[in-house]
Amino acid sequence: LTAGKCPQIDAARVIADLRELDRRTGGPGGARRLAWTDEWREARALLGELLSQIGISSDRDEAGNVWARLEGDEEPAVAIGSHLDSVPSGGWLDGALGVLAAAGVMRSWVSSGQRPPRSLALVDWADEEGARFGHSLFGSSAFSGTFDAPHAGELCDQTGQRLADVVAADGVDSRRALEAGRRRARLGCYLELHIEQGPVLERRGLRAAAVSGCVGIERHRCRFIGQTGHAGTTPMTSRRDAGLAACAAALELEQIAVRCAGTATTGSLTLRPGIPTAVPGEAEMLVDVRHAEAAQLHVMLQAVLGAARAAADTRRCGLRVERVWGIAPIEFDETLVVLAREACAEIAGSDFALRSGALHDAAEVARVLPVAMIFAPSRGGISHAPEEDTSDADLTAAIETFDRLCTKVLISRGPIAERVA
Ligand code: HGY
Ligand code: MN
Ligand code: MN
Repeated sequence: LTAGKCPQIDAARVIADLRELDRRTGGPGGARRLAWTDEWREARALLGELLSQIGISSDRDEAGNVWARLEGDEEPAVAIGSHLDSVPSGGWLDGALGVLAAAGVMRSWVSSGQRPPRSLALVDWADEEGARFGHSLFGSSAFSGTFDAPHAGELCDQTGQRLADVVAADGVDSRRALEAGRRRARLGCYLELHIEQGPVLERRGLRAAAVSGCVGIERHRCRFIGQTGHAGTTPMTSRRDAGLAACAAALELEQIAVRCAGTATTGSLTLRPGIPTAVPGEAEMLVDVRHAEAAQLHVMLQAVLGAARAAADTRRCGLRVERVWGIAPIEFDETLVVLAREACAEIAGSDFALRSGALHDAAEVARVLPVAMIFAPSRGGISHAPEEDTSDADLTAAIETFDRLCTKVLISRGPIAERVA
């Protein structure tokens, strides 16, 4: 079988499905598909509708990941997908593109009446974003076996609700989430389409690119403890202002990231009591540190923790640090990345691979299966914001490139890739 004889994806249909998803779960304020909420369930209901139109049923594993299979001539299956959940006020494409493109790949095979040379498995990973509990890649880490249930279950959101309790309302027992790993046995590799969420492709004028791997991340909660006092009577020279300690630390993190050629983000800063008439006696900051190299990530983290300690000491505050979550950097499968680059060259007219600074389920899956990804450009490099967008022409090119990658893997002979889990 050659690629030319295989069915081709209807990219316009995939874009129409994305718009329908946006109509149901997005709007001017951005995507509202925060994991474990009604809007997320509604997004998943739409996926269920699309799959049943194709004539494919779906089920959920112990971590709440949704799976759908299309039987082919050979096993193991080629897994394709991404995540339907979004950050609050997120973009319409982050994650959704990969899931609905995966449905498009399945639709093309079913409507052609041809049986795929290998089985296909669609997956919609649960809670990729980790926006609420700070734990990214919930479902894919359970699948890959790195999920730490006792630690993760106790993570709390801003309102003090425990992760274990929240996921239980969706029928997920976090203590049993690792059982999702049983699905690995029938899978040979994993392919994911995603928007870049950064400026590289647009600056280079590329409509699609291959992804060579993902950065590593350390995510920590730093609590500065000072003394709450009256804003009008506590002398400036005798304050123990936890808020200013946190702010000083945040500014220092920026310098560390620049020095180390990584990224450091203070994405959340909460002052308590949080009123204009009191010196903050407590400040909580959530820090996300990223680097492509494990050794450098470690160096950065030590510098960040040192800066937090110094800022606390300067303002006579206490400091408590808690590691929320982390992931080591990872390279994707060489053989599959070559196929991804070929697909880019054939469909999008360019051959380029880049390392992702954004995190993806693929980064977890790559620990147990050969993985490759395709990126579509992001307008202005903006993502995790309602302004996130990609032109229809670029979406079409990237969707067709992903489809070509899937075809290449489906028609490849022998083991799917060099590295076998
Ligand atoms: O955090 C991330 O990089 C991602 O978009 N989930
Ligand atoms: Mn994403
Ligand atoms: Mn995201």
